[in-house]
Order: sequence, then structure tokens, then C-alpha cells
Amino acid sequence: MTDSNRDKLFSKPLGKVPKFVFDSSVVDVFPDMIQRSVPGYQTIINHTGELADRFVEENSHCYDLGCSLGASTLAIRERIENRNATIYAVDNSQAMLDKLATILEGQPASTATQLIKGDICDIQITNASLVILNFTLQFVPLAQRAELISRIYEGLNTNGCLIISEKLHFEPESLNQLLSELHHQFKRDQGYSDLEISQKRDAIDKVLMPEALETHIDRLKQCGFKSASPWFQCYNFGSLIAIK
Ligand code: GEK
Repeated sequence: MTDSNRDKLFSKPLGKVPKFVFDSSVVDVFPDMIQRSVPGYQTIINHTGELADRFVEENSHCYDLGCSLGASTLAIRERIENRNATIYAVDNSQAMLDKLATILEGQPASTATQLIKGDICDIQITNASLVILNFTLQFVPLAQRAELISRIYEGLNTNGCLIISEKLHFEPESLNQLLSELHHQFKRDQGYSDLEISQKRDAIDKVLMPEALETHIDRLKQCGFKSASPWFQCYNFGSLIAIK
């Protein structure tokens, strides 16, 4: 990694911290930022590939919603060659998609991969055997989440799989506090200073809105999924699978 790819976005005092947006300054440091900020991130990405191998059916569609630089897309592409499947990688940040296009150009593969610039709440989902929401639902306004999950359910084929990975909120508050402190210690261990941790927290306040595991599971069941369960958790980050 070069020094310009190291996440230092919040290392200097910013005064009034602006709200976090996925612009080109974030794109430049994104892989470093997410690896050093989300405990278990690489494990979740690797297992997304494993789940794809199990669930992706011939001639079906996969959706990577909030794809950023395509970590999940790349993880599943490796595993589903020769199934004539198509991956739709969707993001509303043009800066992310521009960079992803160059990454994909450098790593040709037989699985068709289409990039879509748009809001994941607006795109059509059809003939899906796998839908991935890796750390994206947390940025969707709370009031729009049930409708999005419902549309994903409708677009999935029977026995299709939805993966949702998120930052989570816990009750009681003492447990939430403990897991949050453990997360901050993880970030310190990854080289972030207390200033970086606190300024990033201010930047994502009300931009990233975590929900409880139970809220996710109740909503998935209400939307019709026959099963929904967490398969991974590290501190206040976790991943669920839901099967139609
Ligand atoms: C990974 N999945 O590496 N519509 C489209 N894109 C959106 C929306 C929306 N409504 N809201 C946010 N995004 C990736 C990481 S990052 C997670 C996902 C993080 C996009 C946003 O532009 C960004 O690229 C991505 O979702 C969230 O596994 O930074 O914590």
C-alpha cells in the first residue's frame, strides 16, 4: 500500500466535522479504511464467496447492493464461473463505480458483471439467487428499509439467499457501550488515533444508523423470508443470511 492509500481523512483536527460522504477522497483510501474499521470485514467477504458457491444458480442474477470497490463482487465472481450468472454491482457513488470499473478491467473473468449507478431503493431486482447488502443497509433511511427488503424478497427466486452485514445496536445500553468500546479498541490497535476515532464517529452520526439484530430478523420474517439467522458476529458488527 502507498501512503496515499492510507486512511488519514480524520487525522487532523477538523473543527466542525462535516457529514460523511462517499466521494473521491474516500475512494482513494476505501480498502484501508474498511479493513481497519470493521472487525471481521475480510472474514465476511470471504464467506460471501462461500455462500455464493452454494446459492448461485445457473442463468440467475446476483446483486451486490452498495458495492463500493467490489470486494463482494470479486469474492463471488471467483466462485460462480461457468454458471452463466450475471452480477449487478450497484452504488450511488460515481467515484466508487469509476474506480471499480478500472479494477474489473484489470481482472477479467467469465461471469458477466454490470455496474449500475443508482439508489439501491430504486433498482429492479429480478431472477435473483443471491442478493448482498454488505454494510449498506445501515446507510438507508430507516423508513425505507422495510420496503427495500420486501422488494429484494420479491426479486429473489425460491431458496434464494440475502446476505446482510451491518454495524449493530444492542440493548441494554451498557452492552452497547461495551461492544462499542471494544470496537474503538480494535480501531486503536489498527493504528487509528483517538482524534480519528472521535471525528469519524461525529461524521457518521445519523448517516450510519445501526439497528438491533432482532429488528433485522423481525423485518426479514415479516417480509416473508422462511428463515433468517446471524452467521457471524465480532463485537458490534455482524452478518445475517435470510433464505426465501
Ligand atoms: C464492501 N459492500 O466492500 N444506494 C446505493 N448505494 C449506496 C446507498 C444507496 N442508497 N447508500 C450507500 N451506498 C462494500 C462496502 S460501503 C460500507 C459498502 C461502508 C453505498 C455507498 O456509496 C458506499 O459505496 C457503500 O454503499 C457503503 O463490502 O463504507 O461502511
